Order: sequence, then structure tokens, then C-alpha cells
Amino acid sequence: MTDNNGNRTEGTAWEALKSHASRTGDLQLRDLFAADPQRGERLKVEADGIYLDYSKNRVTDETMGLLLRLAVESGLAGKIEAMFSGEKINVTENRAVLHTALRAPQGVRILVDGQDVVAGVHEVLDRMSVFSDKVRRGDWKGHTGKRIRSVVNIGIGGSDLGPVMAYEALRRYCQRDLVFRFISNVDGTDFAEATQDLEADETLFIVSSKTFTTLETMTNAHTARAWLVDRLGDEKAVGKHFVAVSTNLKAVAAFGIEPTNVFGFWDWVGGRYSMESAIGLSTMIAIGPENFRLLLDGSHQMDRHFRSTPFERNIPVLMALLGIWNNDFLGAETVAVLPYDQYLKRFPAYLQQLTMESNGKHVRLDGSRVHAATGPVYWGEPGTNGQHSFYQLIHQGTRLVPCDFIAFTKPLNPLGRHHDLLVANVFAQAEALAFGKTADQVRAEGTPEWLVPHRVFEGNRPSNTLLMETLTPGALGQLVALYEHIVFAQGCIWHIDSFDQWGVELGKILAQRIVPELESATEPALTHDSSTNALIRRYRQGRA
Ligand code: G6Q
Repeated sequence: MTDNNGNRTEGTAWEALKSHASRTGDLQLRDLFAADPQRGERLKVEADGIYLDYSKNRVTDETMGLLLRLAVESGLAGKIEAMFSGEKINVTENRAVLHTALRAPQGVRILVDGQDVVAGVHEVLDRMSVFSDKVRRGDWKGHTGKRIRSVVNIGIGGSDLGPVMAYEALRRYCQRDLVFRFISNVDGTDFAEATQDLEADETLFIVSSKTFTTLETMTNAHTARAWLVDRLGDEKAVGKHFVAVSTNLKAVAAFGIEPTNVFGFWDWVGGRYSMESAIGLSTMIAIGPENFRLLLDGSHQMDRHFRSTPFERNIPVLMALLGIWNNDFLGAETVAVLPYDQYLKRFPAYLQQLTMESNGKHVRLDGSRVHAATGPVYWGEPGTNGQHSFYQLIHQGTRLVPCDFIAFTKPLNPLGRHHDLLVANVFAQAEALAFGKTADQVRAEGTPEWLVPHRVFEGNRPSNTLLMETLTPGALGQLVALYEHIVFAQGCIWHIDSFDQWGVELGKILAQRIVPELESATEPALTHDSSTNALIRRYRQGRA
């Protein structure tokens, strides 16, 4: 017999999980809780201030045992060590994967090609700190001698989503007399709206691009350069108003940014894993170097937990395994991430890239096809807003949507009863999803018979609840690293390369071919498919 990955599987945990799933397919959370009054106390872990309740998943002790066996059989322990020690586990790009080195304390040694990388990390952090402090204190002066009031990050994908998310998440810690904007889209609207009320002589652009070749970022950076020079009337102004974050120093110099104003990082930091590298420069200017280091400390704390905690108490490993269970054995296709904290409003969008660009793969490391379902669709919105829109489908729809609830015990903005009301809603939603409301309960409320089916909640919808104390920079660092490690652990079990992203290439190449066809003064000879040809012709007609 073969498994979903096409391998012989007699006796493997994957095989055992398949038959376990078919035997226990109608497991009901209501029954599981009734049979074990301590379930909510048992199926939880607490570490470094994170309380994870995973009791509302459709699992028994046998399920958990098999899932843990799956982790062992997939060689997860060895792969974790390989990642942390700088082995080139990003096989298709022949690169080490060392975002964990970005938060390694000074003095730790991690070697890539025989060279320690941690000292370099701290050197860049120190330069970022000096620069950030200058901007924050008003000591960095623009071309006309005025202090900087607005900081604009230009970047896309991994060079944008992390900085935006962190800025929103940590607003409470931000220097409020500075304005932060983020430009990512090649749609001119993004640039126009982000800059329409800014004063050029008080604006600092951070061009964040690992490669410094990305079409969107380079287009926006050149537009920004023209915007600035046009307003200040002097090419030389660029030196005071542009800094860059990149690994491509040559291209940065060609753009006209002084080498002293470039903050580097390394090819072993993947774009979507880079928010704690120099790509986080806007974050550091916003929250200050000390808070930025607390963010790194939080991630490092999670790194240590992931690397050293036995799997049965290891929060990222448990969440990864439960995700595999829901996705591969119960057929769920998505995960809803539901932070009950307004500051985390961009966290689901950030996780979309982290999870889907990492694990949206159909080929294994050895080039063979994956037959299991990989990379579920991540999506979400902060609570309680989602409750008044899409939760209906989660409660009463036909799809299984596992949820990750994230909540904090202490609010950053205590305001009357707001926080208790907010948290009551998290717990109520998880409870309603798990236990629902039976027809008998609905009838007992005096509901007419014809209306009963509409008011029944089947329940049995799985969820995790993560409870932390306060949304501090450190807590955010923990959350970011938690999901990074969930993604990694799942990728290991699916035997895929979670760190490449070949899937974004094709569209980019095709766009380069289409641009001249749209811009050409004469009717171009089109050789695409008939649909693309017709769309190009129609667009040309419309814009004429
Ligand atoms: C992330 C991806 C991708 C990347 C952007 C921006 O893992 O590689 O989202 O971050 O394409 O790339 P640059 O930083 O090179 O501009």
C-alpha cells in the first residue's frame, strides 16, 4: 500500500492516521468533553507566557499519539537542528534558512560556509539603531535642514507585509510625531495616496528590496525620487531623503543612495522571513531600537522553545500537527486566524504570505509529486468584526473551517468594560463552534418546528485558542516565530521546500512581455492565447 505521497506506508503513522480518521470520523467534541471532564485542562500547554488550548480539536489521545509519531517519522527533530545550525535546507535555491540567526543573542556562533553570521547581524542592528535614533530625535536633517516627520517604506511582498503588520501591531509603542506610510503596489494610486499630504523636505524614503530589481519597488522608488527632486529642485536631495535595505549594493549605488545609507542583509534570510532583519528599519524607527530588540527577544524565546521542548509540549509542533490533522485527514481546506486585538488587524494578511508562499507547493524536495493536500488557505480578520460577517459560514456552513483565536488578558487601551466584552466573545465563539446547539435545545426555547433546522448549530468545529498577557513587542515576536515554525514543521512533514517561491516567477516574466505590447505606439503582433490577445486589444482601445 502507498500513502498520499506515493510511498510504501505499511505501519507508518500516516497510514495509521488514515485508518484512525476513517474509524473516528464522526467523533463529536460534545462527547469527547462529556467523557473527560478534565479535557480542557489536559489538552493545553503553557510556555513563556503563551497558553494554548487545543482541546477543542477533534482529537483523542490516540490521535495525538499518532500525530506525534508522524512528527518523529518525518525526521522533524533532525530537520529543526539542520535549520538552526545553518545547513542549506532551502534545497532548490541552495541556501541556508536562518531567520532564527536574526534574533540570536550576541556571542552565539552560527556558521554558513564556515563564516559566523551572528556578528554581522549585530553589526547591522547597531547601525540601524544609530540611524533610527537620529531620525527619532530629529537629528537626521533633510536637504533643507528640516527634521524628518514622515517615513515611507517602499517594498513589496516580504519587504512590505512584515513592516506594515509590525507597524500596525505595535502602534501603541510608536513615536507619534512621526508619520509612517507603506507603498507596495505598482498601481499608481498607492503612491499617490501615500504621499499626497507629505512635505518632501520632511520625508524619508526607505527603499526595501532584497534584490533591488523588483518591478513594483523599483518603479515606486523611481517615482519617489522624481517626486522628491521635483519638489526640492535638486538631485543632491536624494542623499538625505533616501536610504536602502538590500543585499544588492551595486544596484543601490546606481540608484544614487550613499553606501553609508544602506542597511544590508543576507541571502539566508527569505523575503517573508525578513521583518526582523534590516527590512524592519521602518519598524525600528517607529518603535525605537530598544523595543525592536524586545521584538527579537520574543522571537528568540520562541526559537528556543521550538528547538528544545519535547514535541508533546512544543506549541509550534502541536499546532503544526493539529493543522495537518484538520487539513489532510479531516479535509479542511482553510484556516481562519482570528485575532481579538485591533492592533493585529494586518496579522492575517501577513500570515497569508508566510504560510501560503511557503507551503503552497505540489512537489516534494526530491522532485516527486505531493499527493497530500499541502498549504491550507489562511485568512482572517480581527474579532469581533468578523462575527458580524463571515462567522455565519464557519458556524452553519457546509465547510470545515478550523480557527486560531488569539487573545490577550490585558488590554493596551483599558476602556470601561470593552476588554471583558471582547474576550467574552472569543470564548463564546470557540464554545459555540465546538458545542453548537442541538435541535432539542432549540425546541426547548419554544422555536416553531419549521424554524428548528435553521437555528440548529451542529458544532464540532475545531479551534485553537492562544491566550497571552499583553501585545508587547516581545509577544509579537513570539507570535511571528510561532507561525514561522508551524509552517516549517508542516513543510517537513509534507517533505516540501518551504523556503523557495518559484510560483511567483511565471506571471512576472509574462508581464514583462506584455508591457511593451500595451505601450507600443503601433499595433503589436500578438502571439498569446486568444483570450489574452483580445484583452490586450481591448485595453489598448480603451486607453486610446
Ligand atoms: C518572499 C518573496 C517575495 C519578496 C518580494 C520582494 O519570500 O521572496 O515576497 O519578498 O518579491 O522582493 P525584493 O525584496 O527582492 O524586492
